[in-house]
Amino acid sequence: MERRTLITAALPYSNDRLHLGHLRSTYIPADIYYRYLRKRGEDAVFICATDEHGTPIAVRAEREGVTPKEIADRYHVLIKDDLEGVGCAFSIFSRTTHPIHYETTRAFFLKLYEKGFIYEKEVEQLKCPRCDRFLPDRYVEGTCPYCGYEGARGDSCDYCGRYLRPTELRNPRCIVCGEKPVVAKSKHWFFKLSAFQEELLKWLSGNEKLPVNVKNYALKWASEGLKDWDITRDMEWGVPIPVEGGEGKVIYVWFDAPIGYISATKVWAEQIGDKERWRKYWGKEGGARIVHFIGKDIIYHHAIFWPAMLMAEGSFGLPYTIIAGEYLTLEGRKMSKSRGWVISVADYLKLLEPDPLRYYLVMAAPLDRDADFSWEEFVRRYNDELVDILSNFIHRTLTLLTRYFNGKVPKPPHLTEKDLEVLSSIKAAVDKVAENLENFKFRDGLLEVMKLAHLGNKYLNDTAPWSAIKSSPERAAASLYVAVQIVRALADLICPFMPFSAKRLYKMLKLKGEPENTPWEAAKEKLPPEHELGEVKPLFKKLKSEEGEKIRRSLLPREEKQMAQVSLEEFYKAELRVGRIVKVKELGREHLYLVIKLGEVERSCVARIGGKYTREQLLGRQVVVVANIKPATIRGVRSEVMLLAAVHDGEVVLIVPEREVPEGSLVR
Ligand code: B3M
Ligand code: ZN
Repeated sequence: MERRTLITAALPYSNDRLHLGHLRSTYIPADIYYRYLRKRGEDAVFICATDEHGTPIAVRAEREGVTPKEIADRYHVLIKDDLEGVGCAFSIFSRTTHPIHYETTRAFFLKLYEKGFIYEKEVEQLKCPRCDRFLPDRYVEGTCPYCGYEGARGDSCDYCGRYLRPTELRNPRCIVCGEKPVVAKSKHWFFKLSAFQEELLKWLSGNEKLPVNVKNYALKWASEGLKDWDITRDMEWGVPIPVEGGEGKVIYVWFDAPIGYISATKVWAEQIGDKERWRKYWGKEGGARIVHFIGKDIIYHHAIFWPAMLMAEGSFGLPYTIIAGEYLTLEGRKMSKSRGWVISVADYLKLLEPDPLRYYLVMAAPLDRDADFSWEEFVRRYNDELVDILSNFIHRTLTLLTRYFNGKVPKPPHLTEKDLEVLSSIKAAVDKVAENLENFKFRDGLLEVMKLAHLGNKYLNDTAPWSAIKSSPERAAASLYVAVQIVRALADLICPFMPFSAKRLYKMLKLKGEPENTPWEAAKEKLPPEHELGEVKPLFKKLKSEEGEKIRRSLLPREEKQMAQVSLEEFYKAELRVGRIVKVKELGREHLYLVIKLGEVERSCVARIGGKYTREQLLGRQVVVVANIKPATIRGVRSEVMLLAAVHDGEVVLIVPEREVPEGSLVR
């Protein structure tokens, strides 16, 4: 039977643009695999969508005063641009707010419910008494019970990486109003994950195709025992619960998101006008291979939750394999969006072509190992590998052909054993690349491609057609005949990895059609004598060091400041109080002398806000000061407290209480 494959790439949350880490772990490998299968002429579909539910999007919308759908709309387009910009050739890039997705999720839920795999239970949830609503996941923040980090969120701690439940947080607070939540009862729906432990263990250990990093991780969890899973949330944004009593609640985003793989396939089928076609991939009887590409942080969801959901549902095929890319660090350090230590796809694409990035991200390390993006290494690989090995070989061969043979493939009168050996290495290389891609060994596959280019260079140097052309034109013809066959093979071999360059090379070689639709085995075909070449241009040009430096400076985020941490006790040593300005006097151009009343006492303050605020603007204002700062003498005047202000780009903006409070009140 013909092989049929459905490839999925993790659905990005629709509230942020993508960075190089996403490309490396998930999207580039998935795209390479898809492009490879397509060149094999196989039946393959490549599915992706934006994941548009969940508290991060809802919280963000609340903060911006817009609807979650507006946020999702905005980012759907941007994320699509990012991914298409680097060449991801999805069959469909759908959305989890598509009506078909709602319908599919609803049906999935109901089927599990009817089969008794979903049950209701009263659970304790945090509720904000002031906002009068429940606080799921990221609607609460507090102190992590494991590591003590104070900015932990209701679903996880960014500091120690643990998953949390909102009720586990110490000192929880409502992120909307800051109020301390109370515990209240709420009805939720649970998926009987525990019922699938045995079946999961069997499936995980028996699946030969699962890579070790995925298998071991999932097996560890599954053998430690699985708890039933709360698959609903008290909020408005999401897929409504399709059973009675579910009003005001929705299905948890991690339940609906993977169903997005199925619903997006349906949307695709509808778009190509073959509505039922999605069943060929998802139906058990279709025997399609379902290959999920994900980042390593969501192995649990794809190797435990999702297969268990599919087992419970019963009519869909289970994943054939799950390829989980490890992390990408930036200049040796963990990327962090909140600290600004990332390179976004959009920023990269403003300055450079996508192919060198695709090349780098594959070459940096095997997918199941962490990799690093370092600017120096990027430039080195670009110049030493893409330019010196690949591009130069191609350029030399084609320009020599133009010069000596009118831009046509010569007819070699005689091929030596060495020539024939090189020609057969082309065939071997094509098979080796394929074998590696079959096994998801993207880096090894690309190494084989580069080895062939390297061989081409060496062959050209050894046979030196530029000198042979005088002494033995026949030898020069043979040499360039062989060399151009390598170039021809490369045009197809680089296609899954560097699709844009493959296209350009196709043009230079005047090959018919597009590389992505030309069969893989075409790489083994020879350009016949007399075949005419197109216009020759270098595939890659060296990055000059000044140019490289310029790009480096604009791409690398500014050095993040190593933020020292203070404990709560240390922080509380600073006594922040509200005071009222009762006297203002100028003290030179930059400073003002203020007297600030803190309850019963008055304190002097020399503040560097001259020219920023007038006497009138300040007199009578309530402000915030550090009351116990060590007194200092500034411009010859004693200053006893320090005024707090926000400082940005030369602006100074006083921090004031949101409404009047008794003077001397503590600020905490
Ligand atoms: N939206 C993104 C992530 O956690 C998440 C993936 C869903 S895949 C079904 O990386
Ligand atoms: Zn609140």
